[in-house]
Amino acid sequence: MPKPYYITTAIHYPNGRPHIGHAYEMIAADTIARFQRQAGRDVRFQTGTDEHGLKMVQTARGRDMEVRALADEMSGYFRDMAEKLDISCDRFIRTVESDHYAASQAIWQAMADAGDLYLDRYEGWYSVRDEAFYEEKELTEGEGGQKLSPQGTPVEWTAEETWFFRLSKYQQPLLDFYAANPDFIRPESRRNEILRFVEGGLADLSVSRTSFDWGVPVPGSPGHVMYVWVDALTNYITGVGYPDDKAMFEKFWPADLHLIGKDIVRFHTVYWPAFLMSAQLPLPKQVFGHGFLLNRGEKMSKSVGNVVDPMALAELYGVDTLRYFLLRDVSFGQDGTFSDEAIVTRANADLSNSFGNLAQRTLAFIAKNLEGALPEAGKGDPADAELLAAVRQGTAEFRAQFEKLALSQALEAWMQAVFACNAYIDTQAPWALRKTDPERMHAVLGTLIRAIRDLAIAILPVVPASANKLLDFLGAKDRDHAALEDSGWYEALAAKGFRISPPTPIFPRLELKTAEGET
Ligand code: ME8
Repeated sequence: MPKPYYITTAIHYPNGRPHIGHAYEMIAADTIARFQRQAGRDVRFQTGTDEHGLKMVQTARGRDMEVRALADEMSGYFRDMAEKLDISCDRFIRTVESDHYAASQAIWQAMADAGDLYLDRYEGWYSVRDEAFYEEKELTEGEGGQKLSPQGTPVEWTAEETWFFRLSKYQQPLLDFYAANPDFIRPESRRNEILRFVEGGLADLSVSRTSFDWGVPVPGSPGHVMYVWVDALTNYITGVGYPDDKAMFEKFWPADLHLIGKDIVRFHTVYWPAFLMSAQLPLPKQVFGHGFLLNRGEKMSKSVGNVVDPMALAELYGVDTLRYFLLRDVSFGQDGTFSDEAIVTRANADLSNSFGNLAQRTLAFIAKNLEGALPEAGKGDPADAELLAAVRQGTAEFRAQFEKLALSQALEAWMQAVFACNAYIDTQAPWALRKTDPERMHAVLGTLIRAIRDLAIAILPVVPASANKLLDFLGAKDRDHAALEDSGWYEALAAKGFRISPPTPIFPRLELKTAEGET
């Protein structure tokens, strides 16, 4: 039985259209999901939209629409984006769905049964943009004396009767859990931030609101809806059958990885595990806080007018190019910057000029000169085995780095193997051998086909459409990691009389265009 693997992204606020930060997170998670599927795991991958809370209420009011209508419209854009970007999610969850209400009320009840909820009056600071409560000591002052959250968003004073969760009770259990599970919070810098925060003491958390009604109703407490983060975090267990589908829940929970951005690590590594401890449910295995994407080094914001529409970028440069660029150019876990020039330069250097050109030249040459027949064993040379060893080493290193979520380093290792192939072509010069030594030419081209197939299998999670297309040209059916161990595929395919058709370019060269300023 393959080992299950459950991965989630954050669920995104549909108070506006998706931006490239949302696309980045979905792409990174999708790549990891595809990688784990290739490794033979039984993967479940969930993404979706987080539709409750005051931010949604205020946005809808500003646009003079019903909140539900806003949620329906905007959530649709997120779903469209997931489809366009080849996001292979098993469920796109919306927090307005009925099974999600049931799951949220069930975990609430479990926390109440544990004695962890009590009614009191909340007075304090709230940031609508972050949907977060802050303590006075965390705030700074902005222009005109406006108090700001640590994220730089405005906070407002709120006072209402709410339910409280006894977060303070979980300070020591959380610290013990972090100590026993050093990989729970990644990368290391985020772990240190959280340790410092929890060591500083935890105040009980206000977990219901009475000043608006757009949320999951608190069971048995008319007038109260759950604080949006309580229901939002619960989406992760709704999606695996909590509370009724016990078989599914046992199979996929706890999650292997919650992939989220660095601004919401506290919710996922303090509040969420405390809720789960209270409800006596197992805790997720890992939370990874990725960095933020910056537009030419600048934070994106509507007021600056530098928010980039990921769909426009995908349209201009291609989905796979965008996927590759984001994972290759941004060191995973750190902030990264993008620009049209950077995308075009990277795509042309790595995909078009190096890997694409390697594949294109080799396949087109075989299609033309050997009528597409797979090259014969020919006259071997130690250089052939050396190249295949370099490719094997590159794809193994790719997988090892990927397992550690060092995605950019993984791609760098893959590129080293591509470079080795290009160096091999230059020294072996198969095109010249056609006249001087056809037997040697066969051996060289056969070696290249094997190398290209392995490189395409390795890179498949990152550029799925392109790699699949290339593997189709090669007639390579098995595309999981086990296929990398099978060197007999080539002879088997040749024995069947497979012929390579003239290929169309996999990664055409890109021209610089611009998607700047579009929203
Ligand atoms: O926080 N670069 O939703 P959200 C990279 N609904 N990632 C970015 C980014 C950027 N510029 N801007 C945002 C929420 N993100 C909650 C989550 S989960 C139970 C509830 C990331 O739409 C951000 O860090 O504001 C988060 O992981 C995700 O996009 C959704 O952000």
